[in-house]
This record gives sequence, structure tokens and C-alpha cells, in this order.
Amino acid sequence: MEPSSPHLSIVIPVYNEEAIVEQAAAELTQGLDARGWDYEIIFAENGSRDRTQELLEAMCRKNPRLRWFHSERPNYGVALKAGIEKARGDIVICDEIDLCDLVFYDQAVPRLERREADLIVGSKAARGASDQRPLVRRVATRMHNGLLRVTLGFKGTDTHGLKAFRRERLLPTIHKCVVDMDVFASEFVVRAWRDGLLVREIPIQLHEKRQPSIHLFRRVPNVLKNVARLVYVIRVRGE
Ligand SMILES: Nc1nc2c(ncn2[C@@H]2O[C@H](COP(=O)(O)OP(=O)(O)O)[C@@H](O)[C@H]2O)c(=O)[nH]1
Ligand SMILES: [Mg+2]
Repeated sequence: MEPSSPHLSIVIPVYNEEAIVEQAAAELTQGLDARGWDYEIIFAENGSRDRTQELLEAMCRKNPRLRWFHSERPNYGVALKAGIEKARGDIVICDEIDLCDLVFYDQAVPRLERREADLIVGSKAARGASDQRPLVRRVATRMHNGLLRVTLGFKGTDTHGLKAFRRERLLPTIHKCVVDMDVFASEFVVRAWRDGLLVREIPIQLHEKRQPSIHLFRRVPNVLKNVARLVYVIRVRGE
């Protein structure tokens, strides 16, 4: 590893977030600085049509701990995967700009440092979690996870959102992943379980800073298509 590598890399996909990106990043860096942590934040942006790119550029110019990169087409999975591949820290945290949940960091980082887990998932659906989203989105989370359990032998309660892991332990899993968009996050977590890595869940208290940017029902066809592809690749071809 390069001598200048930070201990912690935070990867945040962003898409059309001009309304909250500066404020959310400022609060996050303040919280991280207050903890005295050695960190970098990587903003993985693609497809934005608003002022997000301009704002990221200005933020990163002012603060050397921040980096960002861009590609043309909006794609959450492509952004997150590329961000993880660029991360240099021993520990990587995947966050979302509408969450930036330092309570999860405080719980997950020491456990990874003590090597009690390879991957820790912040679960909205585990016992003890609280999820304030509208009923339809909570039901969608349950249905998605049920689908992953039935089709791919998934053993946990959530795959989207907050995750923290030991980079070296998870890199081989990342390199195996084949799907993009929303289902990349599920593939990553499902493969970690299947690879026999030590996966743990922490129940989270979910407070979103705004409503989700993409309408739930518009995501469904793509999710089904990508889950079907995963079933084929993992179950049929055994990859
Ligand atoms: N790079 C990138 N980020 C995205 C895309 N869609 C959503 N995001 C980011 O992913 C995170 C979660 O998005 P959100 O709209 O809150 O969806 P939720 O996960 O259902 O709550 C936020 O940081 C978004 O900016 C995308 O197409 N590309
Ligand atoms: Mg959200």
C-alpha cells in the first residue's frame, strides 16, 4: 500500500444532489475531523444534470481529503464499484449522501479494526433497526431481500445502503461482481456471504435527508432483470 494511504476511505455515489451535497459533506467532514480519523472521501458521480459536478469540484479543491470522479451515464452500481476500486484505506465505508450516518461508523470501524468481521452491513430491517420511510418502500426492501433469499441463498436482512469492510478481504469479491445499477450492492453482499467471509449486520436508525431521487417503481424492471442475471451467473454457471 502507498505510504500516504488513509486508514479510512468513504465512498459515496452521488447523482443530481445539488440541494444537499455541500451541507451533507460539511457535516460529515466535521464529524470525521472531530474523531481525529485519517480518512478520504471519494464522491462517485455519474450522469448528473444539475450543479453537482461544479459543487464537487469546488469542494475537492478546498479540501485535500476529498476526491471525486465522473462518468457520463447515471448508474449507481458502476459508480459505487469504481469508487471502491479507487479507495486506498484499510477500511472502506460505503455511504449515501442522504444518510452520512456517523453512528454506523462509530459502531462498525472498531469492530473491523478488531477483526470481528470482514464486512458489516448497516441493516434497515434487522431486529432493533428503525426505518421511517413510507410503507411502500419498507415493503419493497422486504420483498427484495426475500427474493435474494429464495433465489440466491442470501442469509441476511439487507443489502442496500451502509456497508463497511476490510478492503483487502473484500477485493476478490468485488472483482467477481457482474451486475450494475442498484443490484450491484446486493450482489456484493450476497457474494460475500457465499464466499464464506465473516459478514455481520448492525441495525441502523434510518433518517434520510430527503426523499429518494428515483421513483421506486421505475427501478423494478431493472432489479428483476439483474437478479435473474445473477441467478444465472451464480446458480447455473457457478461463477
Ligand atoms: N453515481 C450515482 N449515484 C446515484 C445514482 N442514483 C442514486 N445515487 C446516489 O445513491 C445514494 C442513494 O440514492 P437515493 O436516491 O437516496 O436512493 P435510496 O437508496 O433508495 O434511498 C445517494 O447518494 C444518491 O445520490 C446514480 O445513478 N449514479
Ligand atoms: Mg436514500
